[in-house]
This record gives sequence, C-alpha cells and structure tokens, in this order.
Amino acid sequence: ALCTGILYPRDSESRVVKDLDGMWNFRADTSSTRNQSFVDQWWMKPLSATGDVIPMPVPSSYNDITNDKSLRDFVGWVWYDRDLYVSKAWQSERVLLRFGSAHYYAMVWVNGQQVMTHDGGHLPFEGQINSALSFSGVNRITVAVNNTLLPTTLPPGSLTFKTDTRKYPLGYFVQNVQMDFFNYAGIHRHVHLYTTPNTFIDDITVVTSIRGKDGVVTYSVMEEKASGDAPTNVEVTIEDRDGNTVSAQPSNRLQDTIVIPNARLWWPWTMKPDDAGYLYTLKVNVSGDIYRQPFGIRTVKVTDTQFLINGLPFYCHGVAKHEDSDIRGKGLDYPLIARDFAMLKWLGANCFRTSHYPYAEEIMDQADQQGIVVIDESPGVGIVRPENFGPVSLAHHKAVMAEMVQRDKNRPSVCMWSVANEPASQLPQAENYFKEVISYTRTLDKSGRPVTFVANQDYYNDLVTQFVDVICLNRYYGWYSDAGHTEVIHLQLGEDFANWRSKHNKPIMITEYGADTIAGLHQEPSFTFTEEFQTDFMSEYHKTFDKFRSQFLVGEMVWNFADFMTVQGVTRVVGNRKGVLTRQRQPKASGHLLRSRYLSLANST
Ligand code: BDP
Repeated sequence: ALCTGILYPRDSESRVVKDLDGMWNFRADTSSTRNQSFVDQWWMKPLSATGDVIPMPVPSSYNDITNDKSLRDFVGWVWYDRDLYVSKAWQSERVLLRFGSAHYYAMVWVNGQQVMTHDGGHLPFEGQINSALSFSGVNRITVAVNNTLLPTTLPPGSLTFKTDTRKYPLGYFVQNVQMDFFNYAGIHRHVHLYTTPNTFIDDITVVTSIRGKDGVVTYSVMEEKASGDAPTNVEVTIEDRDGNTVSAQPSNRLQDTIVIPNARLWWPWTMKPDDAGYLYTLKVNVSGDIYRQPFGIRTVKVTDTQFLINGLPFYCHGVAKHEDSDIRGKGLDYPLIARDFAMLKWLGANCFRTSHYPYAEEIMDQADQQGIVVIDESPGVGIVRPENFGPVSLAHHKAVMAEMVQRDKNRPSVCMWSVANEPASQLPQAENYFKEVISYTRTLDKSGRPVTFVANQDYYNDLVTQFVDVICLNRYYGWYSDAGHTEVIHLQLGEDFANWRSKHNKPIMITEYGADTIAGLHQEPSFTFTEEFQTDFMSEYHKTFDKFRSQFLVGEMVWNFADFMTVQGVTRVVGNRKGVLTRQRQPKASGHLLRSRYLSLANST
C-alpha cells in the first residue's frame, strides 16, 4: 500500500466518478468481537436475509442516529450493504471502489467476494473490483466495520472483560481509551466508485520552491501501464486559478521542473488576502488518462525563533478542532464544513490543528482554497502505556504516517506534520519509538515540511522534543492544576517557556489551553465553568503570549474550536465544554474575545 497513490477521485475526460452516499442497510453484530471469527458469513447474502436491518446514512457515524443506547455505545462489528448497477461501458475500464474512511477496521466484499481490508479509521483506502463486478445485473457491496481499539491500533485502547457475574452480566466488558473524544464509528466519509483507463496515472507528487519572482514546480507522475499498450505519451501543463495555461510549453516527461515566471504564491489569508489560498492546477495527460492536481506555490521553513511561510514570519493564531457534531458524530457533512470555515474566518483564525486524526479530504480542500494553515496530525493519540510502544505499534504508526503523507503531500495548507498528541514522552521506550516515527516521516515528505508531536510532559522529563522542529505544548495552568486561580497562569507559563527554551533552542507553539465552560452559565467574579471564567482565563494566557510573541513563540491555538462529545464521565457535562463555540457553532463570550484578539493580530501581521 505504501508505493501506490491514493489520488482523490476526480472526474475528467478519461474518468467517471459515481458516489455511493445515501441510505445503506445496516445491522450490528452483537455476537462476534474483533478477535473472533464471524459467527455467520453475512457477506454471502443480502444483509436483510440475515435478520432485521435498519436504514443507515452514509456518510455518518451510526452512534447517534437511533434511540438505541446499546448501538450508541456499541463496540464490535457492524455491517452495511447496498445494491448497485454499473454501466456496461465500464467493462473495458478499471473500476475502483474507494472509501474516504471507515472507523476503525474495515472489510469489503463485492457480490460475496472479499475485495479489500483496511486498518485505521481516518484515511482513505481503495481497491480495483472488476473481477468481482457484474456488468449485466445487480451488484451487492457489503462492508463490515469494527471500532474495537487495541493496544496496537491508533488511537490505542483495550478491552477489559468483567467476569464476576454477581456484579456484572455475562459478557460485560469495558472499552478503555486514553482519548478525550467519543469513539464514533461507521462509514464516516464518502464512498466512491470511479473508473480509469487501463494505462493510468497512479500518483502525482508536486514540490514547489521560489526563485526571485518565479515559482519552481517540480513534479513526478507515477503511471501504471497496461501490458501491450503503446509507448507512453505524456503531456503536462500548468493552469492558473482562472484557467489560463502558464507553462511555456507542455512537458512530455513523467518527471520534470516547470518554472512559472512572476508566480502568484499560496498565502495564508492573514498574510496576503488577495492571494489567500492561491492554487494552480497541474494538468497531467498520460496516454489519454487525464488528471488535474491542484497545488500551491509556497515554502515553509523553521529557524530557531521563527516559522517562515514564503520567507516571511508567520504567527499562527488558531484553534484545535474535532470532526464532531450533533446526530452525524464524525460523519462528513457539507453544511457543517461550510459553517466551520465561516466561523474560523469569523474568529479571525489563520490555522488549525487536525486534533487528533487526519480530517476529511473535503475539509482539507477548504483549508487549501481559503488560505488556512493546517498542522496535520496523525491518529497517534493516547500512546501512554508501555504496551503501546512495541514493534507492532511502531510498524502500524509508520504505515499510518505513510498513508497520511501520501494523501496530503500536495496540500499547500499543510505546513507541519504532527505524529502524535500527548504521548508518554517521558518513558524510556518513547525515545527510540518517536525517533523512528519522526525520521521516517521526514523521509516520506519530499517537500521537507517540519515535523513535530504535541507534548504535555515537562521540559525536564520529556525525551522526544529533541527530534522535532517546533516545540508544541498543551498547557492547562489554572484548570487541571490550581483550578480557578487565573493569577498563577502568567507565572507558570512564563517559567515553562523559559525552561523549554533553555533546554532546546527551538520555536515554541501553544497547541492547547482551555477551560470547560457551559454556555449561558454566568458568575461575577468569575468561577470555573462560567463564561466569565473562560474569558478571564484566556486573557491571562494572552498576556503571556504577547510577552513572548516577539521572541520565540510562533503560535497559539485554543482548545477547542467547539464543544464536542466524549465518553461519559464525572468531569464531562455531556461532552467536553472547552469550545469557544457551542457544539452548534454559536459563540460563547470567549468566542467574541478571541475574535477581537485574532482580528487585531491579523491586521498587525
Ligand atoms: C488534552 C488533550 C485533549 C483533551 C483536553 C481536555 O489533548 O484531547 O480534550 O486535554 O482535557 O490533554 O480538555
């Protein structure tokens, strides 16, 4: 899977894309668990012939669709199926079935024949299905998805089985996770069928640099050639945002460098509004297969005090997010995406981190197009137990990084990779594990983006920050420690900055700070959980940020953009309430505070 492309399905003169979103048949399998073989071979017949099915929207999490508590909290296999027909005209093409993501482990059958499996919940996977398809009658696609998290999955988790039947019913178990978000599951993103010719473009990599006023575009195209096909005929051109061809003459090579004179660069919207998210298109034609790959011309460089985009200092003022909303859970939803970007702009945010897993490609497209910088984070969250650092975990972590870089390598919005959030970076095992993951990630990205992980440990016990380009810190002074005491924040945060700087001469970014706040709860003087407290608390952080902004602080991101769902627990009032927006994306007082701060920062840079 590492060397093959995972280009987004785009239609063209040579490719047809058909989406399979809609209502699928659905049924949870309450009798099998992840590690057991299936009780029944449900892929052999229509799901409705195995028992009762319900209609389930795709894409969506299944958890919050019904009133069934056991389905909301379900851990194990769920099944989806649907029928479809394909055009006879497709018979001479390659037909691919592609999932934007399914959480967590997925198996796929077409007409009872297994066509692919995938491990990992947040990245696309696809397979060619011609040999299983019928071009002259109905086809059935069956998908089994299992959301069980194990010590070796990302995120990791474990199951504890309770066997004392005086206290627990038979078969009672608990899913233990170290992550603070609900383990939503199902087919979370689009399902596409698409075609390509038999000689086809498998992958495209674009790396850009800037020389004076010119943009230097180095690309490489991977083709797969059908046996006996004529010699490859290549034509590559570049179009600007308005569709004008800007490359002098077409290149006829699979690998080449094209110079665009007086190029327009890709900029974050706060740095150069007119060129915010400026994208070119690399139009590739390989023996008649045509694919249009968007890209931007921009560079990223980190010095010991600055984060430079196109050679100019960039101060990140943004948010950490989640893919999370009412009813659909982590399911892709266009109105939600549009609203989130509208509210990012309203807040004046110029960046976000994909805490704590890669987000949908349709979200990343908006970041590219709107000029919002992204710290692209892997699902490496909750790596805190010694058993999460073994060779199986390490191999899987590397495989996930490879899939993630493969998917997002051409995105100008992505300016840094984060391999993990809050791992136990103080454990001796962590040092070599992350040395490997980070250096491997560097070899994957031909454009050399900076690599980091997000730390919650202290400067004196952390063993991993030595390998990163930017020190990223999550800090909760005045919340998880000295709760309510906003007066300690500037002292503790200032001391912390100084200590990290003297240990590692690298720029620092605050990737989380925040306080749970119930919208509408008020108290003056401020008290934890009230809107007054959240704004007092944040203001103390802001004072400290302003002190270090001209020195080595390169960014601040509040936790969190919006309230989001978590597991049930005594510290969570129907989810995590640290949003500056509610879960419905309406501002709390803190949203207004952040907006005035970020808009003035935007105008001053
Ligand atoms: C941080 C985690 C984040 C949590 C947050 C919190 O990175 O996932 O939601 O704390 O507790 O440690 O609100």
